[in-house]
Amino acid sequence: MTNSLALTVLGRSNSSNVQKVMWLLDEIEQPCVRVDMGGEFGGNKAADYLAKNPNGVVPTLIHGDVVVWESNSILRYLANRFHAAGLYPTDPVGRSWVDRWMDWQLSSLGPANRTLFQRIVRTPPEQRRQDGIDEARDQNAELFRLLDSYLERSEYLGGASFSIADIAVGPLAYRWATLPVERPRLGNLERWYASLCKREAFRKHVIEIGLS
Ligand SMILES: N[C@@H](CCC(=O)N[C@@H](CS)C(=O)NCC(=O)O)C(=O)O
Repeated sequence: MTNSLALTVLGRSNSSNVQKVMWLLDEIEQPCVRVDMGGEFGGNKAADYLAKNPNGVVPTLIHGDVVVWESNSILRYLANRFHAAGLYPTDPVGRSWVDRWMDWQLSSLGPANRTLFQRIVRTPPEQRRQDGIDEARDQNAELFRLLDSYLERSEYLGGASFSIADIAVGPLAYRWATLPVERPRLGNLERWYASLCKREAFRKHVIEIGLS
């Protein structure tokens, strides 16, 4: 039985892409072993890691003899494999909303959010440049404003119920809510974010890890 095989996640707990996977595994109550990899732990450029994930980035999921990389693809694999249709709708329209916000996270929000994060958290205070931080903050504000206006008419990213799209965007929303920058008031975004904060798995794998 494929579903009874052990699940292993390779990746450090402070990576937003690893956090998504750990959060979903918790939501679907699938135990897993997480092995620190990447960042200060290294190992992600070693030959045995590259044989599993040629990109040399984290996370990588191992499920029996199945290996999956790309965090959003891992979310889709897990939702499909463990029949979590509530988290990944099977009807084409519902699924397309979930897919498009996941793609948006990967292509639009992810790069802008990473730039802001790196210019603050991963840059020593004496090397930080305010103009670079302000530029990245403005890009994030514009993207979160777009999300806010969508959330005016939708409870969650995929529609009326929580889905893997919320999981893909959630760790970046945490960074946006927490980084020391000025943010516009976005009421719909705040309402959605507050609903994530009520979820134990989000608190455990994202909030309690903090920014590092
Ligand atoms: N698109 C990839 C991006 C993965 C990625 O960039 N991971 C970062 C951490 S968030 C990484 O591995 N950085 C190198 C490191 O941690 O050493 C995914 O979603 O899985």
